[in-house]
Amino acid sequence: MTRNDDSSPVRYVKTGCPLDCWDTCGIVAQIDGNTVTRLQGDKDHPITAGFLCSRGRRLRDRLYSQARIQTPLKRKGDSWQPVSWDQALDEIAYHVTSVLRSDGHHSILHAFDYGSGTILKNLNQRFFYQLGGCTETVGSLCWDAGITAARYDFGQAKSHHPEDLMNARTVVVWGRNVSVTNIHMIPFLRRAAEAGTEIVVVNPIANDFSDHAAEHIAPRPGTDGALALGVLRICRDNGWLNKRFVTEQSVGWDELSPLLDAFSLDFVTAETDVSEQQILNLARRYGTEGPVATLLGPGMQRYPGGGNAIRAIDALAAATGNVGVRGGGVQYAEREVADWIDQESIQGRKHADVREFTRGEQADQILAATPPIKMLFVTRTNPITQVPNSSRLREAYSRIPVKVGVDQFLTETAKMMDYVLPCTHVLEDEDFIFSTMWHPYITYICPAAAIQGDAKPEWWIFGQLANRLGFGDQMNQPIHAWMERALAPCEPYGVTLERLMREGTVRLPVPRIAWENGDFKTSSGRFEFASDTAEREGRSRTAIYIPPSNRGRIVGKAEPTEYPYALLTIHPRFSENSQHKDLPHIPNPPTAIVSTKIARDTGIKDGSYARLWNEQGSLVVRVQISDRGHPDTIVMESGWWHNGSNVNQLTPTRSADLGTQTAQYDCSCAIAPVSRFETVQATTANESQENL
Ligand SMILES: Nc1nc2c(c(=O)[nH]1)N[C@H]1C(S)=C(S)[C@@H](COP(=O)(O)OP(=O)(O)OC[C@H]3O[C@@H](n4cnc5c(=O)[nH]c(N)nc54)[C@H](O)[C@@H]3O)O[C@H]1N2
Ligand SMILES: Nc1nc2c(c(=O)[nH]1)N[C@H]1C(S)=C(S)[C@@H](COP(=O)(O)OP(=O)(O)OC[C@H]3O[C@@H](n4cnc5c(=O)[nH]c(N)nc54)[C@H](O)[C@@H]3O)O[C@H]1N2
Ligand code: SF4
Ligand SMILES: [Mo]
Repeated sequence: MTRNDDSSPVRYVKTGCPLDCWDTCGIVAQIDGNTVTRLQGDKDHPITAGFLCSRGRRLRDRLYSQARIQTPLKRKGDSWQPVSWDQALDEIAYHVTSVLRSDGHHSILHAFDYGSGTILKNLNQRFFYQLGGCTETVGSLCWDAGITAARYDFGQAKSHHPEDLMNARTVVVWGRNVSVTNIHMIPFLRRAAEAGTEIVVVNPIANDFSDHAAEHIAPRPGTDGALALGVLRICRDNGWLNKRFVTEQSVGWDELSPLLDAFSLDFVTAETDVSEQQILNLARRYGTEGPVATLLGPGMQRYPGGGNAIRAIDALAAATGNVGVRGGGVQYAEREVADWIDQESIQGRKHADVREFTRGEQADQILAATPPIKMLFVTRTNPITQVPNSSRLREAYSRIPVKVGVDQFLTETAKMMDYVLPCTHVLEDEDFIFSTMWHPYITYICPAAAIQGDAKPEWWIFGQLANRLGFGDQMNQPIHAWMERALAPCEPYGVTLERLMREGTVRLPVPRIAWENGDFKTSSGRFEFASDTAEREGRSRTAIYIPPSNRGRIVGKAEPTEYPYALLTIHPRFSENSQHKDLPHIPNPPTAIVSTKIARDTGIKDGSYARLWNEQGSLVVRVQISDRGHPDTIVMESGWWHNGSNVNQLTPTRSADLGTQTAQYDCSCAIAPVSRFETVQATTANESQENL
């Protein structure tokens, strides 16, 4: 715990940002008297080095927000009645017991996600496992196709230490929106660029970062797999493969190689809309101008062929000798961090009987369930806003007789509940954060603020419920004991709770260069261009190309469709998914960025209103014309528009090809001008939502 002199009126507490983000920043909270007056970046954090993004700084606004739930709430008709914790917990325990008796534990659904990435939150799951099991949400709205791709190819998704970018000759930022979603990568990229590294961006949408890159390649959304396989074919045909890697450190090249023949330059240019010159340039960079570091983002895997696109890029980097070397690597995520933390000891799932519903398809699964879902618990997620085909989920949740939400705010999901239990905010909690998607550091969460209202830590809430249900002994331990259990695997390497509390941020024993010793975690122990594991799991042995469903305008491939445009609903710059809808200037109606070509085709004008629709739903939007994207693509931010204007009313629940991943970026739509009357209606509906 790093505090300065407690007797001075101003003191500083080091803590961390728990938002589901690549960066997991170190925070220094300034406290005047009893009030947190300011949040700043922790200069001592080796990666995030003293800078917080606006989402992190706004954690303070959320802490003291008027809209925070202060006491447990119970639904009474259309309104809420504040109730005591005893009443809320007694009644909820009563409902749990009744459902267990009448329908069994599978009739209780626990829907959770990673809205806060600290270790003690795993005690939520423990509660349901100790109950004997439940139905729980699994799979991912986020990154699982790519994680699975990396597992097939390397055995695990691993990244290099960020400082290793200095050793790259080229960095390809492939589908990661670094200047918006992974802001602390920018200083590393800038330093590398100043030292002569070339930065290439592969992204259908131009952004402030791609403006400064040496080259921006803008494929049609969902076609990266064809691009990577085409580039790999050129490398092969020009003799630019790394023979030593292919023969000594990999298996399966002979299976993949013949498949590349289908990816001629003509085919790839037509399929991806990338020029021949750019395709050849990319091949030259991977094949002859290494080391190339490839930074992948999960955006490109939210497609029907998304996992295979990642496999194709893995294969390209590996075959050209850009894996296991300084300045190289295909860096999708850092999963080794999770290996060093014993989450199982906290969750204790082992003997529980769990029925699994996927996060993306839970609506249909709830509606068809036998035994039926009779009770719902929602923790750390706002699925009514974030899950594809959100209207369907609203319908499914509305059929569940008893619903309990744990949150700090009355989100769209919380508003559907029968009981809402207010949990503490990270600045009030003690915990540690290990959810980095990228770098190998964990950070101690030190309480900085007095708890607002009658909010309680989630471990307390579920511990109290367990007491009422007769297994309190399984849930109630001192929190340091839980934290020590979780850190046990890295204790022999000097990473102890005592050290974490003293230093604030500690590095886990993760190597700087992934796979430098060639010790791949696959079943063959080598990089796998063809994977037995993939075959066993019913997937293609090698990377293949699966096109996106939006093919309307590829001449000669399909008739023009009713929904000719691709709708990309990417992560918002100023909000963490749906969490920062307290921002003062959220455009209403929502903004859709549309190309000149689409505007010309449809007759819509810059600044005017338009209707955006597909077979699933419809939104009124304000049009912003910009040619920074692929010409047949409409871009909107996801997350912060609700009620009638939530983008996920339009996104499909279809799955990506690998793992359990939603393909919500594979969304087709049409757009047309609308009357002023329709616009006023939509805007009013939007304004009537409660402002958080
Ligand atoms: N500001 C902010 N930062 C965040 C979040 C947030 O909500 N707001 N959320 C956090 C979370 S949960 C996550 S998972 C990460 C996500 O981090 P990112 O992956 O960086 O962001 P996304 O918005 O998911 O991905 C969209 C990026 O992929 C590009 N893209 C879309 N389709 C394709 C394609 O077919 N090919 C290629 N090459 N690129 C494509 C988009 O143009 C966009 O730049 O960000 C984290 N950081
Ligand atoms: N169209 C579209 N949809 C998307 C995406 C996209 O790019 N486009 N991205 C997807 C991705 S990558 C992700 S990760 C998901 C994110 O989906 P969610 O995780 O559901 O999104 P958040 O908006 O971050 O919601 C987190 C909720 O947890 C609450 N919360 C915060 N801290 C705590 C806590 O300590 N305890 C509890 N109980 N609650 C807490 C917050 O108030 C908030 O309501 O969305 C997915 N949905
Ligand atoms: S949201 Fe991400 S970048 Fe922003 S403060 Fe939190 S961890 Fe840092
Ligand atoms: Mo995510």
